Amino acid sequence: FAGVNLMSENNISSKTPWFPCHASDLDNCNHLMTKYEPELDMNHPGFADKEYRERRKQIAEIAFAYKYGDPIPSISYTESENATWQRVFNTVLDLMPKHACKEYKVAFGKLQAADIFVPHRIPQLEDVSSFLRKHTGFTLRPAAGLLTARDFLASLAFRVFQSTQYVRHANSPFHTPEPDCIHELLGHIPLLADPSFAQFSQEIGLASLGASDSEIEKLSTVYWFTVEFGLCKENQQLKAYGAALLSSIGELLHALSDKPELRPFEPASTSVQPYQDQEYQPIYYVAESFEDAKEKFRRWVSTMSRPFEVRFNPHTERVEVLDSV
Ligand code: NLE
Ligand code: FE2
Repeated sequence: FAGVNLMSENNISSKTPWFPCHASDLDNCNHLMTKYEPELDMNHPGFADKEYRERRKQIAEIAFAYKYGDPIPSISYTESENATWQRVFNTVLDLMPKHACKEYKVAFGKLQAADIFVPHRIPQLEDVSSFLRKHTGFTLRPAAGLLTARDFLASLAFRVFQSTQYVRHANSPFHTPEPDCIHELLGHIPLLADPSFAQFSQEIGLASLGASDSEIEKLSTVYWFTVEFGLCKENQQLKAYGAALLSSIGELLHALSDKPELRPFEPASTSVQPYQDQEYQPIYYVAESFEDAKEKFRRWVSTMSRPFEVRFNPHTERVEVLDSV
């Protein structure tokens, strides 16, 4: 960064959308997208289930009250919630050896060894957060539901992953369109414990800070087709690394069948590919490797219009803004 000046916060152009500069600013990054709330979506399996909706509200309160630095409150999950976890957990145990990428399998083994991933109970976010901190410096914050792309991506810049804490409806264990803690835990957590993947996730987050709405849209599309639904190659074989594939046996088997279209991951075209988020994907993108995906992503991000660069200082948990012109 030779010859680059540190800009003061009020030097950032007034056209730049607000963004968090310190991990504690993430207390303001909890805006929800409400489209899948069980109350509002008639197709949600919880729509007609009053008890389920009450439970969701109770758990959401934790996220709304949460402030930077708080330990994440534990939840005593019910027998039925733990049973749903166990059903999904067992399918992952079955399918992972053949279909998950090696980084996922390695981290999964460590989570089992640490007694965090066990079949009969849902792990607590606080335990998972300490585990991640030791491996990659990532930590978790509780989120009340699906966040706006801007808020969600911003947190990644600080190596913070916003995680839901409620459990999918017992009637749809193998696929749900919205995130829930089973998706976060079985889908995202193992890869966030992998150093190379953690770096990739943080870079998507850093690129999003102060980005325009249309750039946020592109970045979240890249996120969608990589972190959520990505496939990769291992010794000529197709493996899953996307969290939404690893937490959903239904979609994993669909992705690896001959039904969907597979395309090579190329940020410029992947970032503008429209996607739908209710059903299985008709298109998946295949990365050569995490390192290759990161390289391509970096080259593409450098073509974005933001007039400054950012870097994360892990000692202060602050994002420093650098004048790059
Ligand atoms: N479809 C995923 C699952 O059932 O686990 C969740 C996707 C969240 C974006
Ligand atoms: Fe996700």
